[in-house]
Amino acid sequence: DLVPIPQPAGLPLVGNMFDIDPYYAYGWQEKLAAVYGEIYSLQFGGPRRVIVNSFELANECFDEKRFTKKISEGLEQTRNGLHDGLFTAYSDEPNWGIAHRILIPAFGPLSIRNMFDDMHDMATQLAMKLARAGPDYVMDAADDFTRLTLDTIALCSMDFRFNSFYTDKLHPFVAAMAAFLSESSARGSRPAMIAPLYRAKNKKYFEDIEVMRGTANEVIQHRRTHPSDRKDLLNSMLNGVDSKTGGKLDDSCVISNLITFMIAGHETTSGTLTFAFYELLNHAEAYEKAQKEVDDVIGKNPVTVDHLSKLKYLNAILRETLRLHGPVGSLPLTPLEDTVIGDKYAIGKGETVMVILQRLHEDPNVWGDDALEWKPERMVDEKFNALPKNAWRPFGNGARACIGRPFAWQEAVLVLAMLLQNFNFQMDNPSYTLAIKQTGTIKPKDFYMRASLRHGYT
Ligand code: MNH
Repeated sequence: DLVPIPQPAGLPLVGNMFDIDPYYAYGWQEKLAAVYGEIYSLQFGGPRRVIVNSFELANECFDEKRFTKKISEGLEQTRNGLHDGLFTAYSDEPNWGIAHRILIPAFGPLSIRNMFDDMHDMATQLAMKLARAGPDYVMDAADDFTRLTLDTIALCSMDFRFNSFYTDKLHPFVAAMAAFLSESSARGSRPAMIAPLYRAKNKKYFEDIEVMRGTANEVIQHRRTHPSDRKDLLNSMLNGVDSKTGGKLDDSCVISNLITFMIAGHETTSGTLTFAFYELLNHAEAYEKAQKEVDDVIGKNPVTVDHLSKLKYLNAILRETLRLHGPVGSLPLTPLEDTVIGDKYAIGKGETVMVILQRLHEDPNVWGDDALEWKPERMVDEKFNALPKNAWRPFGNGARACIGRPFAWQEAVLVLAMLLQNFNFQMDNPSYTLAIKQTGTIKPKDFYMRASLRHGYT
């Protein structure tokens, strides 16, 4: 028998606008889940959106025969800047298929392996900074990791050096990107009738888009006038020919994808690294175990690409960190036909369904009563490989899953290894309690650490 999907009462015209904080999805998603449980819906003066919280229901929504990625209201807004780039394209938009096929090999294991030296160069810049600054330096973890991951993705993808560790003021592109992201998602839940009232915000929003697209265009034109035979993402996109259609990517699409990589490629990985350190510094045993693994596998030698897959416990640490603190909050989906999930909730073709990853990843039916505890032991290879399909989805699902996963993984393990090898870390404020800062993705807010060298830098 069908059961209606519950929805908070809301107000006429603006619907549930006052039930949520458009700049803090992390918070309202947690609160409303506590009230409504596995499923509920919201409305902002338009069609309703269905919010899914449990493994059982999410598992059905991840079936690609029944559901596909939805360009949600928030992503529709993100398209103002990212157009038909990989992340925001409709699945049936020609440039999604062309870019996907051209870029799959460019993000493949061999290509990512070839990026190791550039990643190592950047990780060394962070290590050198910490070594020079010494234990009195109060490291704003999210800030330094963001400098690191931004510089890494820019160097690896388009041979561009932001040199973030050598400047106090970050490149205007960086601020534009952060503001663009958070405003796009806020615009997505703003009722259409009041949107024009936000004049100053709207003006700044389109200026930020200009900054991003202008900077990316300069990089492309620079590559044209200074050709190189680097096997990077930019060259793949400028020169690649689609095996299926024979098509190429036009400049506008290359711009969209370059910005997509900058956005998708740095906030996520820096958030993951910051949360990993937050958890390590709150779990002394895990910290010691991780450091010992690094010492056993690498010793005082330089970290090489072949070390990374041998760091089993570090891999488990990252998996468990992404379970509890995955930087991407939700996956937007839609049924291909009218359907029923959980044998009782009807969802119409084309309706937006948001699977909340935070809730999926703490479902006690999968993770047990200690679901909220951070325990890397549950993510060692044997246990990780035995998890139910779809229980752990921090990188998304199916054809529209993260194309940058091997890139992010190689970078995160390398950085974790190099830092644990060379430094002892401490929290600056041992009584720190976790608070979340949300831009597009989530990060620990005001989390500071100190680093002291363990031995001479290697
Ligand atoms: Mn990534 C899609 C998470 C790192 C580039 N990424 C996704 C999705 C998730 C995700 C979730 C699916 C979103 C959706 O369904 O709407 N990404 C991550 C996480 C990390 C990450 C948790 C790091 C940790 N991503 C990266 C990196 C890059 C990247 C690094 C690029 C270098 N991600 C993408 C792109 C897509 C994507 C591009 C869109 C793929 C597609 O739809 O074809």
